Amino acid sequence: MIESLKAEILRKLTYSLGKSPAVAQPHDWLTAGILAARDHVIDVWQRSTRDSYATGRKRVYYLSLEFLIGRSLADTLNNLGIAGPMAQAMRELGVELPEIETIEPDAALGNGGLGRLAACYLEAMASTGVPALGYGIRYDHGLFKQRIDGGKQVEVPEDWLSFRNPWEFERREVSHKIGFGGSVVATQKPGEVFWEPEETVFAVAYDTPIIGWRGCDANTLRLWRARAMHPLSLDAFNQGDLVGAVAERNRAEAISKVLYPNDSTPAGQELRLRQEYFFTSASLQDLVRRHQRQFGTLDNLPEKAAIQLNDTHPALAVAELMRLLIDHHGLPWEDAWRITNGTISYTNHTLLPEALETWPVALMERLLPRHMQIIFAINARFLDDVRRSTEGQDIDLSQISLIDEHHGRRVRMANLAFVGSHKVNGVSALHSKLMEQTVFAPLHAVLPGRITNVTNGITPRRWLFGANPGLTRLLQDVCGDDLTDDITQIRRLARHTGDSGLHERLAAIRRENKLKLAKIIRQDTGVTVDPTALFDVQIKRIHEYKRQLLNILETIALYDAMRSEPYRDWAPRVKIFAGKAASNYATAKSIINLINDVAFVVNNDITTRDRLKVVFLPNYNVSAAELIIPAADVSEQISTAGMEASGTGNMKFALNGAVTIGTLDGANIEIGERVGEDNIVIFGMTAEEVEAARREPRPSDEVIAATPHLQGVLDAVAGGVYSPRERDRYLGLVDSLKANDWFMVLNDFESYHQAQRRIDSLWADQGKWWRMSVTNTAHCGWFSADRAIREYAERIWHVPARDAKG
Ligand code: 26Q
Repeated sequence: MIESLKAEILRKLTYSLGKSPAVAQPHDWLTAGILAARDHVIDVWQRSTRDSYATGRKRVYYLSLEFLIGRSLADTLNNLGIAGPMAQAMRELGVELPEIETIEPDAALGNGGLGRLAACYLEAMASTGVPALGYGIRYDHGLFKQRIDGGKQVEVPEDWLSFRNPWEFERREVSHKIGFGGSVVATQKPGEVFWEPEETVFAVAYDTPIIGWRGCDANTLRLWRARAMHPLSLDAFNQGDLVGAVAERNRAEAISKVLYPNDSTPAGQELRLRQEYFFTSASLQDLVRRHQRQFGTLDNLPEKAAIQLNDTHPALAVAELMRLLIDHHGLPWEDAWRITNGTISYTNHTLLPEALETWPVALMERLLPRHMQIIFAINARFLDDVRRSTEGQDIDLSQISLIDEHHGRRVRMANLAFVGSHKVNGVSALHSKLMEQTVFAPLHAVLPGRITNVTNGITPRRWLFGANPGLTRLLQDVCGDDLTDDITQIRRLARHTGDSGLHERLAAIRRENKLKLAKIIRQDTGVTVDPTALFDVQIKRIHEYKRQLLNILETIALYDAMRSEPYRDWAPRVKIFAGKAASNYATAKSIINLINDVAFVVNNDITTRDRLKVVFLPNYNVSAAELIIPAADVSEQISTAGMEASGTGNMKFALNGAVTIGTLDGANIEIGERVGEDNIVIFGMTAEEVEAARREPRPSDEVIAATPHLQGVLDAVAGGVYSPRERDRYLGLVDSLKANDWFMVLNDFESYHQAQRRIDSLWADQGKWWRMSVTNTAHCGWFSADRAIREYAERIWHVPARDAKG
């Protein structure tokens, strides 16, 4: 094995890269290693694809504008089961595999949770034998890189393709025409119309194989790149108009140029709508064509294809599939609707009203005139049906309409996706319940049974076996080698909860992970941290509802307390933050600035030197998460209750044995149910209490007066203690908290502070601490993406999935 791997690597180096070992740079070795690994994947991939064709099995199409993959080499080698031999082969060639693995750029084609979920699910579908294609956009530039300059976020363009992407295959022959604008014209046949777009761009396919666990199956991630029909206008060029000569090309290629770095409030820009339609149309044309070729009819599409919409970003799929079926394949409306509804389902990831996508009718009419007609027609039939079936009842049709008439006529993408789908799912039990009770209550009333829940999951291959090999070896030792094939076996660990020998081994593994992280912290921030201190971690996108502000304000209170009672035996802590703010989200950026300013003051104070450190790690991404999570003692999951749909970081931490401090929100609740209330630290208002407090807000003076320490903390921040060179830097931030505590930062402060003191005393008893840690790991196997995928497969897609170990 090792000899043949060596030969394969050398062949790639020589014949694919044209380099000899003597002059090869680390990056050449990386590429050669990837190409060698890729060959192994391709054998599986072609077999999987052939099989799924030959058997005519139902396939899943996962439509997502985001796939936050991260690096692929280590994950691929692990899944193929050749990580050890490959490392040995490289070593014998004079190359350290772990070192070159870290120079692989992250594929950061996503913002956060939603994009990472898509990546986990692709891998889990390959691991559970569900034939699937992920469809998305091949952005030239993924999520921006974050630098911290003078405490502030600076965005730097990301350029993951600059050394090419050795994982992908360009498929020039797989390309579809995507139209925009123009008009809808009548054809010869009465009643029949056709869309004549004014502008057409090509969508060209780029395929990446996604290998499953043990290399049993591989699925495809197919990403679309936009190309112009006419890359150069020679007329314009000959007249000296150099800009005009490439104008069409630039306009077309802008579509796949860059990922929108927004993860809540929709951008609302025309380019974003063009991105949404571009990849939705390309994907649907692609799958409809494949189906037609394979089966010769589209009647059985729902039996052979399941289309999952990752949020509303591909919601135009409802109108596009109707258009293809009716205008291109001549189906009657009723048949087209049965097929569309039977094939499509939709996952919702947010309840925040301002985060729900809507598009102005006028824009949609200009860009996609035929789709707008179809949406109006779907709406008219839907409202008619409801009117008829609810006669006599008092139903407010304006609420369920696909068109919002209150804000200048807009298309409600969530309503379009809901009505066009046979199933609509939330991503945690609480979230799905709130969907029924709040945003989707009117639709739920007329379409009961459509909403269902599939609590999110994470792939244990990347987030446990890959990220935490030390813990994995121990777990295999205790739970048996079949753990890696069947993560539910992890619960065998629970028999050893009180085993002090086990605790010691766990503590040693954690310490190693913390040392590795400490080294990076020092490299990236210059701060030295003590690996025996409690590592308290909050890593995620920066958002008011995620409440990094609550965390940093409480950190200030702790800092104050340490200084006023220097002789107490404070447990040393390292407060670790990381995360990006959307470039146009001023408050989030201000919170990053505050964390860095507080870090500067705290880390330079010799009186708290051995007890408290505050760290903001720049450029949080998937690879950073893989390093940080295994080193965490405490996992901060402190969103305002009712606002975090699920969270998936929470699952990764708990599986790796961190103790959660969190609110009763999203999947935290389900983690608590599994690990038991003694093994999670819950604080704060419930979702219902938040709702009530918003209806009748308490005056903030009253809240502050009733909360020890809070006044002092707010005064210090507002008065410039942490920003001495710009004293009013945080005046606005503090004032707006006081004016309207929408996210319950002030209201939950005391409860959070008390919860942190509970953490202190739990940490003081290390025996107890490790019992909690073991219990978390033992009971979080359920949060595996394999479990989630099996639920989708059984209840939504109606496709068979392989059992664990099957
Ligand atoms: C929409 C329109 C225009 C531009 C951008 C967007 C946009 C992009 C990304 C809106 C939202 C997102 C991402 C949302 C997201 O990541 N939601 C998270 O999804 C996770 C997976 O289900 C959950 O665990 C998190 O709770 C949820 O916040």
